[in-house]
Amino acid sequence: MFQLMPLPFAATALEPMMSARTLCFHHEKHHASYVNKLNSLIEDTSYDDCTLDEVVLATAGQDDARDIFNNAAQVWNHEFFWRSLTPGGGGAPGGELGAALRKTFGSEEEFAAAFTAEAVRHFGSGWAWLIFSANGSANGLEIVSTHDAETPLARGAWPLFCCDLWEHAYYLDYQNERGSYVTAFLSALVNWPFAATRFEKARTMAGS
Ligand code: MN3
Repeated sequence: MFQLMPLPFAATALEPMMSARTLCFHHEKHHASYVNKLNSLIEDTSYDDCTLDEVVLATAGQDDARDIFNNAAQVWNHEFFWRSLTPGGGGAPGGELGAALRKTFGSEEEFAAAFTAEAVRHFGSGWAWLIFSANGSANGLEIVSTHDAETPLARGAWPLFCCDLWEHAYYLDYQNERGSYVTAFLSALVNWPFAATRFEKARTMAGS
């Protein structure tokens, strides 16, 4: 049985960029319903004893396990999204990740413009990601978006942070203005220290 991961901050901690109302609906209704559906789908199956990562990887691309994948991946993506947010976040990363970001995208501003464009251009529900991929650019950094529950994890990439592009993530605060939401995410919410720790681990694993 999987549990609903508690938010790593108070529901009011991201105001006014993300309201407590949005966070409570998102966490206690949307995220929780994926956890509950996943638990009911895997009860008495071979996935019962697996970790969440194992369920996502085992069911990715399997037509006969699509419902399990969708719910497991949405649980994974939401847990990762909460960790990708922090009160007083945003701005630009320092250290090795900051250097790699400037080398790949030119500047922090050009990175933000490219990430926002990818998120706004993405059609329908899904996720925008900054990932590390050993097969990617020279520094391994890439901006990608995925549809519905799809996750770069299932493609062998290593996510550094994600931004939820489903309307439930921003509609109460920004209505249809996805660009305004993504701008607020990048300027005040994104958890760069978390991304930097992920980046360090990815580079160690890739041996670069
Ligand atoms: Mn969501």
